[in-house]
Amino acid sequence: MQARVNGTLIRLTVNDITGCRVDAIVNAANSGLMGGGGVDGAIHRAGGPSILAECRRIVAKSGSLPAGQAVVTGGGNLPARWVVHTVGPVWHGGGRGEDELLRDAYLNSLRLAVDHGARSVAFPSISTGAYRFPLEPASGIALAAVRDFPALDALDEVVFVLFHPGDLDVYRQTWPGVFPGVELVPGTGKTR
Ligand code: AR6
Repeated sequence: MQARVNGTLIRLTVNDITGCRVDAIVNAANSGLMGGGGVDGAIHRAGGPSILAECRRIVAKSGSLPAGQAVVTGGGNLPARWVVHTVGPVWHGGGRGEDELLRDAYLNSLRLAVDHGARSVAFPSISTGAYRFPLEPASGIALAAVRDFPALDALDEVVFVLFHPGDLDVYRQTWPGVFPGVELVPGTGKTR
């Protein structure tokens, strides 16, 4: 499914993000940046050891990455040129600033991608796996962050790469509340 928001194509798709042919894919990492399970593990496996080596250098220099922040490495063997590593919040019930931290993770990732010259960015559903953020509010925060990103016109395409068809259904249900009057239509866009 996809929709055009001003000049930017926003797409919702079910796929493995490691195969995504965009300029930058976003990794739902942890603060240590040493890899892990879920999408993080998949990105390091597919991208090869150069990504971990760069992550190690970043942590050695700047320390661990707080939730809501983002850093960039190269894409190693991935089709994407860059990986933006961000850390979503662990869900503790919603009273520990989780919503704001998740929004920051999306906005800081977009900012960093644009600063590197990316014109297309793909996101997984940050924090909704091991970190247990409920998918329905998380999908609204993800879509609203893209809607509100001040430099959205610098991007040709933003892709939400969901891993399960049911997750795509939740994003589709959330869509009209975030983009009223903007219809999602079937479409494959230019990336897989
Ligand atoms: N492509 C796209 N989405 C994927 C892929 C993939 N290849 N694999 C999993 N997902 P999670 P989190 C989906 O747990 O909740 C890691 O161990 C998955 O189905 O990867 O932010 C890190 O190192 C879910 O919908 O990330 C951290 O320790 C979504 O990606 C911790 O997990 C996010 O699930 C971060 O937890």
